[in-house]
Amino acid sequence: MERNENSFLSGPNVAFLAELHARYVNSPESVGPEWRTFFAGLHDEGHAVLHELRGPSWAPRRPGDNGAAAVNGAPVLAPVASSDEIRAAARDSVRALMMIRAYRVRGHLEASLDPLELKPYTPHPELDPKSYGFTETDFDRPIFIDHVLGLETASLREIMARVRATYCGNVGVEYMHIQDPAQKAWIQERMESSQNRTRFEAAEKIAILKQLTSAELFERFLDRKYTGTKRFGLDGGESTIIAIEQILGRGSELGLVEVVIGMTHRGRLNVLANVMAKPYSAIFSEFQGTPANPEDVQGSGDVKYHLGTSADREFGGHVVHLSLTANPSHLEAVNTVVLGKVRAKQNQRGDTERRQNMALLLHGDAAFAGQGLVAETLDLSELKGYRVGGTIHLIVNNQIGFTTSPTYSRSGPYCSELAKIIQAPILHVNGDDPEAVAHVARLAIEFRQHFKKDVVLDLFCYRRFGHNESDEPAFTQPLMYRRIAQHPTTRAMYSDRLVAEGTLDSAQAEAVSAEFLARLEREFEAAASYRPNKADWLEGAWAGLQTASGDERRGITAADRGALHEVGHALTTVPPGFNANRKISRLLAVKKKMFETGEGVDWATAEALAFGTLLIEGAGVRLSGQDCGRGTFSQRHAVLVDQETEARHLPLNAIRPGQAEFEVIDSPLSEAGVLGFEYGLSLAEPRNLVIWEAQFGDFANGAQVIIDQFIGPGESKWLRMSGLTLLLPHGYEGQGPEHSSARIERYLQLCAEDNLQIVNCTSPANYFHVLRRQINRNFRKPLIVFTPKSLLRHKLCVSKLADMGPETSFHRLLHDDATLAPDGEIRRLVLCSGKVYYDLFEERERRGQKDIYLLRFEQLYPAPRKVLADELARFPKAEIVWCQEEPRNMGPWSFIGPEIESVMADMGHRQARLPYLGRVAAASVATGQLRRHNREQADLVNAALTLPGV
Ligand SMILES: Cc1ncc(C[n+]2csc(CCOP(=O)(O)OP(=O)(O)O)c2C)c(N)n1
Repeated sequence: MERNENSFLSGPNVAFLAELHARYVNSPESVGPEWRTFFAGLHDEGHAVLHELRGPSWAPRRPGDNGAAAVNGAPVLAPVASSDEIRAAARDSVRALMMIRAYRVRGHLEASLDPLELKPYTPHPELDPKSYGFTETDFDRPIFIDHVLGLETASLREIMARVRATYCGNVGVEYMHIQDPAQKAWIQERMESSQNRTRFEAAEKIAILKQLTSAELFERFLDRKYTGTKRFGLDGGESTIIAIEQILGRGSELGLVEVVIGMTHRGRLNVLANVMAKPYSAIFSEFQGTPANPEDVQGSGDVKYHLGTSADREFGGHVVHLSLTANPSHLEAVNTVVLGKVRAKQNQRGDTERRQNMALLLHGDAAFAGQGLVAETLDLSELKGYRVGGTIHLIVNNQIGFTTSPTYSRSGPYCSELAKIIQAPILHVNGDDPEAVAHVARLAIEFRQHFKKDVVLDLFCYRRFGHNESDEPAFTQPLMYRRIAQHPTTRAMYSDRLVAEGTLDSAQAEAVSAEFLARLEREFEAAASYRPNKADWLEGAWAGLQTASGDERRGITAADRGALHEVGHALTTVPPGFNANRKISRLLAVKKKMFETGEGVDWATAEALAFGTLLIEGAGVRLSGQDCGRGTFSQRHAVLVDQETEARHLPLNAIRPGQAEFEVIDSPLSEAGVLGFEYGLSLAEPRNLVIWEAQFGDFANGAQVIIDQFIGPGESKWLRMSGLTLLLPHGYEGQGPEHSSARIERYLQLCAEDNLQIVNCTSPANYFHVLRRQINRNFRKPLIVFTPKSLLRHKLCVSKLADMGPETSFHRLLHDDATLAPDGEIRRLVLCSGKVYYDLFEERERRGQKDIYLLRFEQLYPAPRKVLADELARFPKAEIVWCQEEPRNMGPWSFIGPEIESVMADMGHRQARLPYLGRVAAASVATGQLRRHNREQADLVNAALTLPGV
């Protein structure tokens, strides 16, 4: 700490000033007129500075004295200089401190961030000493700055040099928006004490040069060998590799053992090769058309810049497992998938501090600013059910999105603005200064490991060529590209810099490139004979699982009676002293009856029994969705809330010691982000039941990208299974266009090659079995369940406990529950799915009809073709029809109609076509008028129950 005795502001004088200021703030009249004038001229910023001057060293004189109470007493500490002298010095101090503060807040605006220097340098007035009244003559006078910048006193010249080096060099930092004092102080201290630089050893510098060399020459080599082939090169953003390497290297010293990476197309091949250590020859061989997986592995595959991989890397003796998550073209869609994977891995490893497993997300600048999923991702960062202990976001900010310039793609000054919603520190850095990049990358991982919070690196760079390698960028950005054409590469500049400073001589610098090129040539030769030897699926947590085969695939889903009652006991018992809500107590009494009689088990209870029995069998259950703890329809009550204390009780976690954990999480109001997260979790955790529930089924269309790009085709594209379960409330009950349909047709349209399971259960017991089936088989498939609303409380929609007990299982088709005429006398077979069964059933009972049989499709896909043929054969005299409550262009019809007709054709059924009975096609999902709904519903039921000629 430096000290300058020439300043009139030090020791007792500061205390004097601070105390006087406190008195002034409390009562301006209590200080003399000159001081009053002085303080009055300070404005808010000046007062803030003086407030800070009092700082932690300022001790209150009486308990409760907040610094403004000493109004009537004389200052305790007498000054040792005249008031005039103190005022003059104080004015200097206040002005200097205001300016330092301005640098902390706005210094980044004058930082040199853009390698291309596209915008002219525009000085910011608040960073100009003149704005604070300083003149040329003030530069060398000592000014008391109270240890700010680590100096007690300093000249303005010295102050300027420090703040400019720290805040306006090749690093620009935004952190003053952070409310947490410890986080803010940590960043400030790190940056100001080092003036925002890390001094690297020669060996470290050479390592950086080598990484830049690999990054640059790899792209150039690809360009030369496969000219014009799409690779979405990293050219111009090579420092990305430096940042990642530093994060991993420094991270490994700070306890990281596993990192899941999510990234876009840009630079992906480079990351695969130079970070993930995918053999260059493997990548070259894919360029030559060899598939990424062995020929005998099924699946449709994907383009090479979407593929994932995993690898173990060693950093100074620490091994870090890396996994790059496969992703679709849809930018930012992979974000929460990565977070979900990390969360699962943290759970598996028991990494409760979330120190060992981390997510690293790479973003493009246009995508980060434009895609709403970024906000959803950030919003998860501090939530108990979703947090992963901080994600590092690395924006590869090449200042263009395809052909769109930043002025057209965002309203804020930076592409990173959104990160302020979670008060993440934002470190902007000039990509042409690899050491600055390395410095901020280290800072980022240190901050993450220390505070377990998200942090953003905004790496300013440029895109040397077009969006892809066959694009001409000069069509749209001619000036930018003229400048880029003249701009040397980051590697070339850094190499020159190291030669100039004597870290290595030019022959050694040349050798770095020559050696790497020679290696690429060798790998290129080897590529011709490169064959992938195995597909990397069903490893690790997936070991022991297999690809799906067979038709029935019931699994063993029956639970024994003891287990059902044990879960029932937990469900109906509240802890001693727990003040349950009165209505809940009544519900629990009703539930108790279900277990005593073994009758009348409703939907919610069956679901809880499925969860509970899985939990005691050792499979964890995680359910997340909006308001899913209580349940949108007040049906679930998985969390009981003490009416006096709001303490929470989860009955399903109180079944028995040693059971697996039940997690039920009220999610933020997001669909895509949360569904992506749960999907990611399911990719890494096949042994737990992972469920996402939509508030109403149709809200899932806000997550369409996750469904279309990941859940539907994930296994086929990327050989990644998922047992994720979606619960989608569905049913036509007169609630209008937006609460009726979960869009069954959409899911069915995605079905092929055994990729999904689509079920529309109508009985609690069948729901129980289908949930348990997700875990109790040796393969995993996503399960889409259309769940009921009114059926949750329908007197007919109940099961016996025995239907879940020994010798029971899931049924893809369900028989009619009524006692009817013998099969041979049935005149019409109504095929249907979902709630309409009960509408048909009740009306048929009312009419007393016995010759119409209702057969329910509980599973629509994979369609139960064989058993359907058997069922159809039972009714030789029956006309077969399809009845649904959804409009003709929606619901199962357009998928299941042809399927049923093909079964009929295969079995040689006399009836060639399947008549449709239901609503006509409609633009809107449902009517908004209850009366019209009721009429339509009655009509379709009537049509189904009215036999020809009757
Ligand atoms: C959701 C989505 N919309 C549109 C596209 C088409 N697209 C691919 S790359 C790109 C530009 C991305 O710009 P940026 O995020 O800055 O990344 P860069 O390509 O510049 O690295 C666009 C619009 C896409 N892949 N995903």
